[in-house]
Amino acid sequence: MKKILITGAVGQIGSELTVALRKRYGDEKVIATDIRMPADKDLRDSGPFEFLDCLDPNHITRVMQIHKADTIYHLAAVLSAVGETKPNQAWKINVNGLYNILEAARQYRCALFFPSSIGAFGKSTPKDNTPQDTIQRPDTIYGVTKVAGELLCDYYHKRFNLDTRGLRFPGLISYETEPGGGTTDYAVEMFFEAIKHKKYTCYLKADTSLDMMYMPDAIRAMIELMEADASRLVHRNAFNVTAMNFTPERLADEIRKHIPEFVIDYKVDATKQAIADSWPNYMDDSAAREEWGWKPQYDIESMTKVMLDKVSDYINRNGALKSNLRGDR
Ligand code: AKB
Repeated sequence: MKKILITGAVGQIGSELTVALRKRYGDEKVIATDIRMPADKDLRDSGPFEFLDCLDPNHITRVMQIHKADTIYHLAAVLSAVGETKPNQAWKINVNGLYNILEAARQYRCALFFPSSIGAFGKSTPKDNTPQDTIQRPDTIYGVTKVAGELLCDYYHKRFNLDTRGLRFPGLISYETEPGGGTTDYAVEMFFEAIKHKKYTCYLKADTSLDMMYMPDAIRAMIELMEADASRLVHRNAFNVTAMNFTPERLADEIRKHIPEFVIDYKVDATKQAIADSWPNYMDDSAAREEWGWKPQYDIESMTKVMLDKVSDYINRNGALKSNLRGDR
């Protein structure tokens, strides 16, 4: 019977993944862990929660001994923009943290999910229709840690026959938990500011094209990959997955269909712009489609409609999005 442990469960992906996995496998079967207590009552009270610092191998062993998980979703990580301000922390958490979790997975024979990113590509990678297997020479610390993570997961599969699987996520769009410290976070901010102030100042240039995905598609992608028939997986770790690609200008146009008075202006953040410029315009995700049946459900039109409704509800309940640089995925 499945028993799942999630690291970084309080972050942007983890908070929604925990709820989805509890619905699918049962509340008691999913152990949420983080270095912070969940603020959200549903997340905190719906099943087991443990404090877990991925930098402490003894701590990981103790939690594994208690809960005897057979699957780990390792989401604790530092994102791209905050990584550039704290490279040392990005390396420690993204690489040493993953290494500790891989070692625990090896010892306890767990399957492991690892989230890579479009950040694993760099300036010399083909920008359009970026292939699954291609040049990866990122020049951000985030990208360096993601390439190292992809390779480590491949190594543990080949060397120890560990069931490691992973996705290269694009920017993820959600409203329940704030993103923290990413370059693609502008898309989430734009929805909140459009509803609150009908105005948004974007830190990326108007024509910066990036891949994006609405969170329910991302959650489904993770679960479907982990449940996929292993014999069909050629790539295993680091599948390109995308659902849509757009520029800030295109997203603003889409929002304007619903809020005609919405205006956007631009004050470019040089660090974030340089990161975005080194990432693909759009990826080829045909390997994911062929090997385990990946198919997104939301495009920019349907995602925008749902986001505007959900963000309005969220603001009525909780107030505006407070920008932070928390940094957990
Ligand atoms: C970031 O912007 O750092 C992340 C990512 C694309 O990995 N959202």
